Amino acid sequence: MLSATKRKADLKIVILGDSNVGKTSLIQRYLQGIFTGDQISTIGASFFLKQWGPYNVAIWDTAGEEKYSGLSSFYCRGASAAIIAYDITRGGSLQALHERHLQLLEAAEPTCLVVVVGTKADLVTKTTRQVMSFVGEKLALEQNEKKGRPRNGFRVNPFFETSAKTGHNVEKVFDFILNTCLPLDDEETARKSIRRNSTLDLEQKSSKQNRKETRGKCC
Ligand SMILES: Nc1nc2c(ncn2[C@@H]2O[C@H](COP(=O)(O)OP(=O)(O)OP(=O)(O)O)[C@@H](O)[C@H]2O)c(=O)[nH]1
Ligand SMILES: [Mg+2]
Repeated sequence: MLSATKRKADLKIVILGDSNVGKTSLIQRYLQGIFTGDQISTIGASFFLKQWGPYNVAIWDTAGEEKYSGLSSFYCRGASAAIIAYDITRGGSLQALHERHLQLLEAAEPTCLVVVVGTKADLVTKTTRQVMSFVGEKLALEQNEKKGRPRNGFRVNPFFETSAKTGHNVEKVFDFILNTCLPLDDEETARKSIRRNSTLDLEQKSSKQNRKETRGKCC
């Protein structure tokens, strides 16, 4: 697959996390702007290539099942950015990160950017939330400090709660990584924004609609 690009990728991003947290769905939402809801469990790993300005970005989607942990360590090699994903509505998926996935980051680049992502935000209510936001945020800052990235070095914290179903925050995750690791100059940014495939954030759209509706009722 890489041979098709004829040159090494300029940036390697790897995504890690327990099975079923929604890693593949997150990537599919970002790259294709869709959520099918019938994703099958990844076997081994999948590879995707994205163009970012003049750069080639490789995204490695790993399989979350425990039997693939050894393989995932292999796919982490040389990664300059890692997305560490857990399901906000399943505390066990955060535990799995501590037990199996965080140690895999040792195989990534010594200064690897670590972005923590809580998934399935569309399913979160007061009763279904099992992982509080501050826990994810703390984890993100700690992991980056381990990689020599101080907490005051970020414009925004490397932590996002996302929904592949609605698109909420999905683009922000990847934009954050790409803008941090491969900042574009003004001309490249302008060119990119013309070509950009817009991903619809249904959550934002519906909250805008709600606001309009509420405003309508008030006035
Ligand atoms: N409601 C909701 N469901 C989601 C979301 N993301 C993923 N899912 C569902 O969760 C299940 C698992 O999603 P995957 O993307 O296959 O999870 P994965 O982390 O890639 O799993 P492995 O490949 O086994 O490691 C699927 O049924 C998805 O439809 C989300 O944001 N919201
Ligand atoms: Mg998968």
